[in-house]
Amino acid sequence: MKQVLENVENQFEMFQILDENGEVVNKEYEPDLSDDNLKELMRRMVYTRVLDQRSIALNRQGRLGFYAPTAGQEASQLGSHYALEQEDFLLPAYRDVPQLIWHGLPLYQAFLFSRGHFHGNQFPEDVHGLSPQIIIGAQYTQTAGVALGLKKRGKKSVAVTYTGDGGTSQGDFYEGINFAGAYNAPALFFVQNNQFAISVPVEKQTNAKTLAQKAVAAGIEGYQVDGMDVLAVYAVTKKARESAINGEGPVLIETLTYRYGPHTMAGDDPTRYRTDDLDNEWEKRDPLIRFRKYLEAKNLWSEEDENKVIEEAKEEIKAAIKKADNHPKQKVTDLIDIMHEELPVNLQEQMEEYREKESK
Ligand SMILES: Cc1ncc(C[n+]2csc(CCOP(=O)(O)OP(=O)(O)O)c2C)c(N)n1
Ligand SMILES: [Mg+2]
Repeated sequence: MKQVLENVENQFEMFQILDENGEVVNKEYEPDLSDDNLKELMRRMVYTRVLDQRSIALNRQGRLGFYAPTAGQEASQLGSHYALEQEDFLLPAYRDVPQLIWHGLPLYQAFLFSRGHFHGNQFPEDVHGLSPQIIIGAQYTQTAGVALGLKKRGKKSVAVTYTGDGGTSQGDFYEGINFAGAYNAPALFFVQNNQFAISVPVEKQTNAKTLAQKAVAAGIEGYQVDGMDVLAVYAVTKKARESAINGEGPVLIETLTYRYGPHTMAGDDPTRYRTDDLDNEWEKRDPLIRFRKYLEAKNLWSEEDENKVIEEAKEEIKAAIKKADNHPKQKVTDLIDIMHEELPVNLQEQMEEYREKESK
């Protein structure tokens, strides 16, 4: 039996297209993206890095509420999202706000979500997705259900979800992938393995050598990808999306990545559970540096291009936070109102009471 396990584990080798120096190491899988597409991918990563830095600063100034830093995970988040279509349905976790934004969620609404304002959860009609999930793993079972719904309606689209390495230790993770497998539902399950669940390293969470191999027990396909290599993440997602839509079942994709910042802005101190050596090792694999080198070699990216994106991002973020500031404050009557189509008697009384208070 030991041999069987070793045979399985050895199949899950990390897939890479660009190495740390931006050199193509897997030419045969290099995606067929136009120069404009390649530049757009870089623009999104640079923009998202700026958004992360600004969000951290805004949180420290007390202008944002809940925030889970994203720097380091751009290739995993945006490379996977870039392979999706507008009609695909996103079920993100709390760190996956960038995918929602590139799926069409206006930035000021993402800021309202951070502040706990209900309007941050009321997505525009054409943004197919749910609010970021806080309960670890819960989005995996929901994704199986959404994917089954898409299949039954004959849609040519997929349900896409993200969790972390810690999420794979939850029961919902197994239930989700198993159910989707049993119904051959078009779901893409991402595990962004950033090596830690808050302070707990992945080695303490599981005896499995890879998280991708957890697909085997559910009878679905699984891949382990270099999550710092945007081309590899894009290529695998694109292929997985096609196969899910063609009725070949759901796919589990583990991206090996790292978060440079703290778990959230609520006060954990990464120096208590990570070493400088480990941080440095991962920063050398940075997704932006690697992709920039690749683009520079093709004469597609310059310092000027990068500065332009940085300035644009700063301006848009400034305008969005202003818009969030000017948004009508959340009232108790709003909360009661959006929860019920018809108000029960006790809430009608409370409604009147609060209307009265709020009118003063
Ligand atoms: C069911 C549940 N248990 C515990 C928590 C508390 N909690 C919040 S984040 C987190 C760690 C999650 O780590 P991981 O899945 O690796 O995601 P990452 O934050 O690294 O992206 C935990 C345990 C929670 N939100 N939900
Ligand atoms: Mg993690």
